[in-house]
Amino acid sequence: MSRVSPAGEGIGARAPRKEDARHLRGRGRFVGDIHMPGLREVAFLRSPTAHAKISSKAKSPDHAVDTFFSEDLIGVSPIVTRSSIPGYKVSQYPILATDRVRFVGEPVAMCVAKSRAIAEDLIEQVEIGYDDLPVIASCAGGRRENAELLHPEWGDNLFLETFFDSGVDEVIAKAPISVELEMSCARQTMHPMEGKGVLAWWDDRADQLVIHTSTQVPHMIRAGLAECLGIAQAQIRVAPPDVGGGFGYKCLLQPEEVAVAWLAATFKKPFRWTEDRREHLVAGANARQHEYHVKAYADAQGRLLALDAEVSVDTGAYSVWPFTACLEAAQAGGNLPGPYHLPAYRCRTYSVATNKPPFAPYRGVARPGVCFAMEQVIDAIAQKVGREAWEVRRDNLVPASAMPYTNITNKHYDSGDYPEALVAAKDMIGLEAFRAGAKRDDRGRYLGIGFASFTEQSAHGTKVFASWGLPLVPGFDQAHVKLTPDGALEVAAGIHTIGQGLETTLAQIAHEQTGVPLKHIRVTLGDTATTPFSTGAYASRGIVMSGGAVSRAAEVVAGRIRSIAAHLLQVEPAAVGFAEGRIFAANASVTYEDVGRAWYLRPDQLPETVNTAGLEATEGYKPEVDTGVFSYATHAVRLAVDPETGLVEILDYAIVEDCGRMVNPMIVEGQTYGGAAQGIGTALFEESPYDDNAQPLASTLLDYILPGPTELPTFRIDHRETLSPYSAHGIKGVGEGGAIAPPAAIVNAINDALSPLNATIRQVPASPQRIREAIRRARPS
Ligand code: MCN
Ligand code: SMO
Repeated sequence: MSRVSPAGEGIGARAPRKEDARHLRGRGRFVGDIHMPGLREVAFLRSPTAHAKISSKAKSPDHAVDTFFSEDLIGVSPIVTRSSIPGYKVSQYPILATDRVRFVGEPVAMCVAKSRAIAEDLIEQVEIGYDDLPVIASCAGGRRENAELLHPEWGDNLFLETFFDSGVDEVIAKAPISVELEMSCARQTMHPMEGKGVLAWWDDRADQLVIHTSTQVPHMIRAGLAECLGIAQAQIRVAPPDVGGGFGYKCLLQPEEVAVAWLAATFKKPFRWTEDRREHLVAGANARQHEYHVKAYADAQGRLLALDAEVSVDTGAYSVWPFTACLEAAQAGGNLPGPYHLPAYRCRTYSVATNKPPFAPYRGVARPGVCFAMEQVIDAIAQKVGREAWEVRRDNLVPASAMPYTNITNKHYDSGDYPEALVAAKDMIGLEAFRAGAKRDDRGRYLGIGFASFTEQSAHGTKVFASWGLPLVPGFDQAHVKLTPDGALEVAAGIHTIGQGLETTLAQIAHEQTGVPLKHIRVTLGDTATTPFSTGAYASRGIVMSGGAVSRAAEVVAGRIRSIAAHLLQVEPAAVGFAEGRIFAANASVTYEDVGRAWYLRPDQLPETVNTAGLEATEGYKPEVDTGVFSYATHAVRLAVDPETGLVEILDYAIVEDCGRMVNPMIVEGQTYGGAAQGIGTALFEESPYDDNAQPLASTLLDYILPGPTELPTFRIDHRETLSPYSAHGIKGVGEGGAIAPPAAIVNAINDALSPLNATIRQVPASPQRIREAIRRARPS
């Protein structure tokens, strides 16, 4: 495929983001911005206890008609997420609790009123009686013999247990060295700037339920709502407005979403619920809480021979729709070997049901956890064999000469030079000079450098999702492209824009194919009534999948533009080219408007050879392989640890990343910085602790610390551009990568810094308390 605009506005250009024009002027339109006559606001009464039988429910007699219990939601089914993985146990996630509650924050009743404040006052008047049950507050508690059962019909508290063994016993018996590590990551909440929100109304004219919901997956939400409400999909229109971040949280069908949709479908009036920050902190879906027990075996140089691992994930009370409660643990098992050549592998995973909010994918999905675990293993091996950690890492990384490379868990790495990125990151962070310098700074702080390398699978195919037991989540996309009669281009795709820049980058791809100037390209996303089907924006799939579909549809339209322009210019179509916003053949040119006018207004004057399908096309796309395309990166961090206070200061942060062909390098950088900022939150600050009764202890942003500008370093980034052999234009995804490495790189750097004290930390967040505790533990008493 020839490139029509190497610099300009096409693929590879640092084009300013189209969406910023409205966002920077405060003209975005989010769920909370929508005004509608007669709009009623919804508040939820949430369970104050983690596990109980409901003994009584009573409405205030004055407000009975504005108060709803599960018994009132006639015709509504609970959220049931199926999976074809053998042994997976299904949960019934009620829209409003029926006879039991299973986590603090679970919706029990809802009230409607003309304002949220009044609806919250009505909630105060509802009386619910609870008979408390024993509480499962941890993986260990859930797996204990004779533990209380969350879902009594299951017989245990495991959504799923998986086991993989390539045959490790023989290798283990002969391995010269071994290390054994226990590691864990805290439970987290996700904090998109805009919380979840949903507004539903009944369109009498269209005889249709219309939902404006803050979601990453509008077409899937339609399918989920249809199932829960018993309404045909064609009678539901999901039209998401602007979405102020999603990060995985907004991939889920939430009970509140179903409840509000039911209100609108039942009363034929508009209703809205907007999640407040406290609801997000204590009742929204959670992420990240993994526990690892890993034994690793290597030769005397530190080359990996085998891994023997156990992973437990505290997945909360119910399976989320559509990804189930098991995505994290199953993915962790599959991804733990990371970017390395690993000859033998055994792994057991447990997805444990506990009395906490359900578990959702969050930027990186399992990989921040596995990278955190695997990269500590590499450092521990390096320490054992007495070599620099980066050298041991380099010797274990899959080399460029082995690409494409299929690893032990059947991940097919398509292209790239992993060791080169590592060495470049090592040079950027200045390891040699650092090793030659002082181990402490003039304030007595210990200094260290840490590395983390990873791969980021993106654009997973249908077979990958099917292998995770998720038949509802196919891996392909469609897009529609149309030249208007006055020569502009309209692009429509079912994926949604959640902040990641797709309105700009899809336009850049359309420009690349058609030459239509970026300012004349309009991109419409997400509305199920006006866009072709897409499963949505998650798993770093947007730019590969929707981008591929836009590329194809635009290529078809470009061909038709060429043939009409060729007729107008009296040349062969092959002689026609696009440049500077016009269509050229030798020295003559026509405009896109000339072409539009010729087709729409005077088709009778066009020759038979012009394709009668018109100046528009819908095309579908999936990459050539179903196994996804793999981006990769190495993060390197230099930091200081104060042994008195336990405070960490990041002094330098270097990233070498490769996401194939970059559509917009500026956006790739923004994606990487944003992800890395969240990764630093995971590494140093963010934690949703629960007490033994599974009561949440962080219910405000004073208890739950999000990093702000003062906590974040200036990231330095260097790009590589190894094309994928399997995707259109060689593009790979990048949306999650930034968040994957920081916990690993930072903990490795802290442990490097604290090595003179013999102290190690194996938990994130590496809070001041935990660091001081690690130092105390290491000190001989
Ligand atoms: N891009 C590019 N060239 C590439 C790869 C990506 O220019 N080779 C740009 C594109 O503009 C693309 C963006 O980077 O839109 C991210 O690309 P991609 O990896 O395809 O991710 P998706 O479009 O599928 O978006 C979802 C992804 C995920 S899974 C999470 S989680 C996440 C993320 O994007 N959530 C985000 N980035 C986010 N960014 C913002 N601002 N808000 C979120 O909620
Ligand atoms: S967690 Mo991203 O929405 O896959």
